[in-house]
Amino acid sequence: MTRRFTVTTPIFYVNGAPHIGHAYTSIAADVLARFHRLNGVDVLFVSGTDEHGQKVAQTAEAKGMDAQSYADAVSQSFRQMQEDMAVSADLFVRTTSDAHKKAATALWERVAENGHIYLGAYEGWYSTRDEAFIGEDELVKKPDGSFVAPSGAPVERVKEPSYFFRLSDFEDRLLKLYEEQPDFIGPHGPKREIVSFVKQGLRDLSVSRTSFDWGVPVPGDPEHVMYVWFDALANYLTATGFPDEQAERAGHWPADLHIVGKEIARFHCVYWPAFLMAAGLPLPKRIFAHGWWTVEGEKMSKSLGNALDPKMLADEFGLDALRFFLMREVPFGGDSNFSRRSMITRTNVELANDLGNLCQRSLSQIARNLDGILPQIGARTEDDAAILAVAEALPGIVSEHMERLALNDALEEIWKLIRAANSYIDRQAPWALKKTDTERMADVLRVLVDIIRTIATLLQPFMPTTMALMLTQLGVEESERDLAALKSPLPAGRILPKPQGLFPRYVEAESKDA
Ligand code: ME8
Repeated sequence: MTRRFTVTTPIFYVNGAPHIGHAYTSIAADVLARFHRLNGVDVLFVSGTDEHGQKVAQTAEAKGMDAQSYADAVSQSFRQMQEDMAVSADLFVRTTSDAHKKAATALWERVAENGHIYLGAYEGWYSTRDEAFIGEDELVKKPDGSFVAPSGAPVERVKEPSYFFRLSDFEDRLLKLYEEQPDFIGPHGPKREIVSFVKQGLRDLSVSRTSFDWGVPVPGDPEHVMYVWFDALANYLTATGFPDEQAERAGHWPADLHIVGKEIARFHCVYWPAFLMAAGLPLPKRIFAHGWWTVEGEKMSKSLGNALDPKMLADEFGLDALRFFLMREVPFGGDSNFSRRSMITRTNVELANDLGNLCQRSLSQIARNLDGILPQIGARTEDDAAILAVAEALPGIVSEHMERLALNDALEEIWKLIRAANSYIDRQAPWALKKTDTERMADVLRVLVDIIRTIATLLQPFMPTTMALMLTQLGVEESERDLAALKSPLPAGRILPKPQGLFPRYVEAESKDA
């Protein structure tokens, strides 16, 4: 049976415009989805928008809009952002859709039928910015004596009738889950925090609100709307057609991987598995909490006005240069800083010099000296065999890194081959062979085409647009671009199109003028 892979991003709140952080998560999930597709896996890649809750209701009100029209507009801007970033989500779930309301309602009913929900009253603190109930013991005192949430967000006192989920009953089962499935939460930092949070003891969780009505009504008690996180987490079930067991995508649950930012690890690693256990549903296989991007050393915020627009960056540097930078700059999981200096350096050194030049130097000689005709595989020297062996082993090594979600290690391995190929071309100097041994020159150029083909094939998930162009320049047909196709050599004699530079150097405005 074909292997399945279901990967999700968080569904994003529609209370503001998408920025580079949302693009980052979306691109990381996209790279994994595309890589699995290249490997012949049946992929379901899900993203979407989180449209209910107090934060969205208040933002819409402040803009003088009704919540639904506001959510429609902002949800569309998230879809557009993903399109602009070449994010190939198969499905975009909106929590205001009927399908989602049905799934959230069915989840609630199962949890309630199994006796895990009771009616009570919540009295305590709530942070609208975090959409989280904050325990008295979690409050942080500011120098002026006021209290905020651990994230620094303001809190307000809330007192209202509320349904509760018996989270306290799940402490032992959750700890057992983390122990028995060591990969359930990654990486280690967030995992340690989650385990220690659960070990400190869990309180029952308020799962409905009555002070506003922008949400999914609680079944049987429409005075209440579901707590926005109960509603939002259910989106992952909506995606697979829940509760319809015959739905086309039903076999895609449980998800293989939820990718989230570290600030929402608790909702995904504690509440979500507990809700699913309570409903008697299978648990996702893995939750990976990545780190946070700052911009030139500062946290992105509305008040600083420094949230980076991914579209503007893509327009300036090129979409694939941006995607590459985001995946390359930081080990997936860690925090990182977006600096223009670093973006420019990587674009010029790694893309324009290392990869762009390798391709250009090789292909321009085939165009010039071999009439653009792909030469046959020739007799191999030791030097040829050594570098071809590295290229042959690469797909396996990259696949292992991708399975571990070590996206930047995968890139580093590919770059090792790129650098080795640049040394190879310098050593073999085909431009000199042209005068002394044209047969050997053709052999060397063929080795280079085969190496660049491996590189471009493996880089497709990271840089889909430019790698498609590169593969076309190498004479690789569309049906020959997956990992399996690498095992079949390209037939000699194909006419290669005229090579074009794919990665222009970034020239800064000052020097452009000079
Ligand atoms: O939390 N660096 O939505 P949200 C890296 N609706 N990633 C960032 C980032 C940054 N500076 N800023 C945002 C929610 N992100 C809920 C999720 S899921 C059932 C509900 C990314 O709009 C990161 O993935 O606040 C983070 O977790 C997500 O956007 C938060 O998006």
